[in-house]
This record gives sequence, structure tokens and C-alpha cells, in this order.
Amino acid sequence: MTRAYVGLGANLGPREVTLLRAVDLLAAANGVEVVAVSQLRETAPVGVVDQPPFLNGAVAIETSLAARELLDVLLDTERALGRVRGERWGPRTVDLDLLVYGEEIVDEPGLRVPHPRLAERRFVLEPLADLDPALLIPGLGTVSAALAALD
Ligand code: GSY
Repeated sequence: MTRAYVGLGANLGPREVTLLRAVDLLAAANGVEVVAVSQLRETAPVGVVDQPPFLNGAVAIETSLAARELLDVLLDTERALGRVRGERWGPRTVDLDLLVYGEEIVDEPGLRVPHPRLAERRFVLEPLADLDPALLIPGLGTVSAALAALD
């Protein structure tokens, strides 16, 4: 079993309902056990700023799936919740990002773990800190140190 962390985000539709439904769908997936869910926080959009505010959080899971299989579960879950891929940095009904997968560093087409922009994103680091501030992000250090570096 591997401990993994998944980022949750939404800025269209009933954001909280959608994110809680995403957590339920992940919990129901084969090979996935949800261990803990962070607070959900409203955050100002980063990148393309002319879009609605996001609701962001993160979930800790234990999984028997390989990283690529887990990514497929995340993509299936997004589709089940009605996500249609539009503009790359644009608004979305739901976004599930594989942030951390155990101690593994993966750099393959379509799958980079830890998530490449994790260290720059307070909306990702704060939920991870809710779950485990001492979490060691492979190649980066602890979540709490990454957050302190943003201050
Ligand atoms: O990368 C995920 C989508 N996204 C977000 C987000 O989830 N939260 C905030 N605050 N800004 C964002 N910009 C993008 S793109």
C-alpha cells in the first residue's frame, strides 16, 4: 500500500457538493481507501485571474494502485462529475491532481509526481499542511518548509 495525496479544486457549479462527491467516488474506487480530508478553502484564482474563485482541498489516501492506475481513477472521477476539458488554465467543475505518491518521483508523458507546480501553490500546500505538515515531498522537503518559503 502507498500513501498518496490528491488535490481537489473546483470553480464552477456547486463546488462543495462536487468536491465532496469526488471524495465519495474516490472512496468507492477499487484499491483506494480515503484516510483523511483537509478543510476546503475558497482561494483566489492563480494564473488566469479573470475567472471565479476556487474551492480547494486535498485528500490523503492509501492505495494498492500504481501511480498511473491511480491517475486513471482520478480522470474517470472527473469525467463522472461532468468535467469537460476546455482552456488549460480556465474554469472547471472539478480538478483532481495527483500531488504525491509515496516517495516516488515520476516523470512520464501525462504524469509528473510530485506535481510540478506544488511548491509554488499555497492553495495546494495549505490543504496538505492540514493533513500532515511534516509530510516529506520527494525532492522538495516538508510541506511546512515549502509553505514557510512562500511567506
Ligand atoms: O491547477 C488547478 C486549477 N487552478 C487553480 C486552483 O485550483 N486554485 C486556484 N486558487 N487557482 C487556480 N488556477 C488554476 S489553473
